[in-house]
Amino acid sequence: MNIIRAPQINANEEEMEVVEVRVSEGEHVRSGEILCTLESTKATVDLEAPHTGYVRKLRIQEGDRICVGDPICAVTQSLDEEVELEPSRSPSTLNGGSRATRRAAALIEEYGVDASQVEHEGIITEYAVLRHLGKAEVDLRAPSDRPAPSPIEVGDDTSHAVVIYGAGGHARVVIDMIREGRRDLRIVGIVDDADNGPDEVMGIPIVGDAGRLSELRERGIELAALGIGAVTHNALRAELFDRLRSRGFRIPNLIHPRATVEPSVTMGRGNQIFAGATVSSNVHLGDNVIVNSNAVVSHDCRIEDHVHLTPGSLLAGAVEVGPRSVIGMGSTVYLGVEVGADVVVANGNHILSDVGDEEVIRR
Ligand code: JB3
Repeated sequence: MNIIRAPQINANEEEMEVVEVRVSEGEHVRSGEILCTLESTKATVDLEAPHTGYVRKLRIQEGDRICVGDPICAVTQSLDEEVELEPSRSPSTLNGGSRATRRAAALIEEYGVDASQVEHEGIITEYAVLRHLGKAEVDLRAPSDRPAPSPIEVGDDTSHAVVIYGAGGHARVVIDMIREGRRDLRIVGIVDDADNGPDEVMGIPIVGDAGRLSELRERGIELAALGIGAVTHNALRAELFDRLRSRGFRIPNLIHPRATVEPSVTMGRGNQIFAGATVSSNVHLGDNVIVNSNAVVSHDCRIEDHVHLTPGSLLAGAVEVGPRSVIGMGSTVYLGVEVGADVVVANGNHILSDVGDEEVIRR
């Protein structure tokens, strides 16, 4: 079974409109056949079937507004194959035509709020409803039984204040890297979307979920660091990076003082280069690349956006790695090899020839 999801059409938009649906439930489609046409404010995309099979659990109709990552349908090899799709993140359409996130719609119903009175831009968010109710300081992550979060001590000078998005293992590594190598930065708090997560990480308070990012921007916080490694779901890192950017955050490059980065290296934004890593001469890194501990990127490599070179991975000279690909721990990539987009190379592999998009290389 393959689940077909709404793609990221352009970087700063989570939402898109279904302008045409070309298939119907149970229809047999061939690989490359157009399933539907999706439109953001800047582009229109024909979404093709990646595989031949039967359209199942078709969830969209013309005029729908859907979000990046929402399931559109499944494509199965037979009509009787079981299919389960998780709920969409698409906004709910309220009476009167306003659109709200699911959590905002639930609050509107719970408190009997008149949605037309809620101050908002675009979709009505949970934070907008809580602000309307005078509860915006309440932790947005969970029901009110969660202890009130630490207030966000922003301080007067926010020029070097940074918020970390994520509260797991990768966040801990990022915190140490900032403390060790960017003493000019002051970590003001962590936002994390997990329910029932901890209240702090390494002494830094968790101040809420992504719903508080806008509040943080409004209070002058400009810098953010992505503390989510999501090594088994690297495309998520791309989505969350774009979410931070779309809220106006600048995402600085973080380079551990015990990493080696040659002066001729060029890079975009939000790259993280950890202790023991080596990025050699004339390498180019895109945005949001992780060069994890003791990874080696040899001369003239070109590493595209959102790639994760995990600990101890070794790239020979002039290797190219496409966006969102992951090179597993201890894996090596031979001189001049081209690795496509959305590739996963599992730990301990030796790549001697080019790898196509979306390939998964297991041992
Ligand atoms: O391999 C190494 C050296 N590090 C791994 C890193 C690259 O990736 C590490 O061992 C973990 O495998 C992973 O670190 P990460 O992403 O911090 O995973 P974990 O420790 O499980 O913490 C998950 C964090 O990601 C928590 O803060 C979750 O709330 C958040 N998270 C997980 N899924 C998510 C989602 N946050 C959002 N917004 N959306 C999600 O779907």
